[in-house]
Amino acid sequence: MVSKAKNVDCAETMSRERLREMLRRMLRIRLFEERAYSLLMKSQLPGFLHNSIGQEAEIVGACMALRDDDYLTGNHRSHGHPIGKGVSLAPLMAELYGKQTGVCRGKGGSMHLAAFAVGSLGESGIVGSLMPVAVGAGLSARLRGTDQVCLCFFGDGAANCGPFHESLNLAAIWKLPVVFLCENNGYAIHSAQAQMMAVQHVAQRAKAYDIPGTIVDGQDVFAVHDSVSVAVARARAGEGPTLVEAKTYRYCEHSEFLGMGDPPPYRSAAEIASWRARDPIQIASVRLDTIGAMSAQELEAIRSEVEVEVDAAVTFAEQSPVPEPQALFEDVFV
Ligand SMILES: Cc1ncc(C[n+]2csc(CCOP(=O)(O)OP(=O)(O)O)c2C)c(N)n1
Ligand SMILES: [Mg+2]
Repeated sequence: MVSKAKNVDCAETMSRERLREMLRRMLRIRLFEERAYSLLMKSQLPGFLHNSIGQEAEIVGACMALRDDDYLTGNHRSHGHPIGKGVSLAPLMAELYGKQTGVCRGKGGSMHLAAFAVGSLGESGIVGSLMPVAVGAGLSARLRGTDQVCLCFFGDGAANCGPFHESLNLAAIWKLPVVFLCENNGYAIHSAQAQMMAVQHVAQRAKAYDIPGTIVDGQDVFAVHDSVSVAVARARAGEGPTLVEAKTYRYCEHSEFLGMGDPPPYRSAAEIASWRARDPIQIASVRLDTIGAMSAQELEAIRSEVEVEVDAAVTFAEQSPVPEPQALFEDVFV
């Protein structure tokens, strides 16, 4: 059944320390990606980037519903996912630079990075391709007799690919501990979701697999946390997967080299402005200020600390060595 997430409210029940950690991780994603973008534009970073600025709440709210030993899988827009799970910025930035000290020793880069230290099993440029990996992680937990859960991030575009259906089907019939989190940012490159699907909501597709489908405001970190927590508890208890759809928005273009004018032809300035008016960091900080959990000054202090972290990450990455040629032959299957 498709249902709106219940209005249980972790903002009222969570420790102040944890609530501030949510803000900190959202700011880490934003400032990390803003810096990466600026470095790319100055040709100091190789390759290109798919940034998730605007989507920080659904990422952090979902990741922080996990235990440290749980897993996640990403897609092509996945710097934020390991940050949401708690990875340090320095090895992540070094990975974007292709340096030996990166989370994949410089061989993954922006679009193929994994961060095993925090249970991030990987990302890929092939849309939908990590969804079966998430199912495999769930099966592995089952076979090893652990109660670990795998959180599977994917986009609205991926929900139209074969692996989506195969993954939900297998996870459902085997009741595997997987939470499928659709980051519905409304577009697959320039194609609007409404033009690409007969259903209005991705979560409606849960019905086909007889699993719960939930829709949540992806700009509200607390709502996402609450919704995903219910799904994680269900998965951990052996009751099987859930499809959670977070309605969100990317401020940036699909990838940072796909600038198409301002506004681009496929979305209006009014639409972009309406989503920017519901900025996830702003929504969370106003809420915490209102309930007395964090003042505007405390938020600014956290922002300054994160800026220092990002500076240090860039220095670390720039000063790190590139991989030795021999490393090409390591960590590969032949
Ligand atoms: C199998 C496959 N088909 C098409 C593409 C081209 N492609 C790259 S990203 C993308 C859109 C993905 O949209 P979505 O899943 O909504 O994720 P978002 O970029 O919005 O985060 C497409 C079609 C690809 N990389 N792989
Ligand atoms: Mg999308």
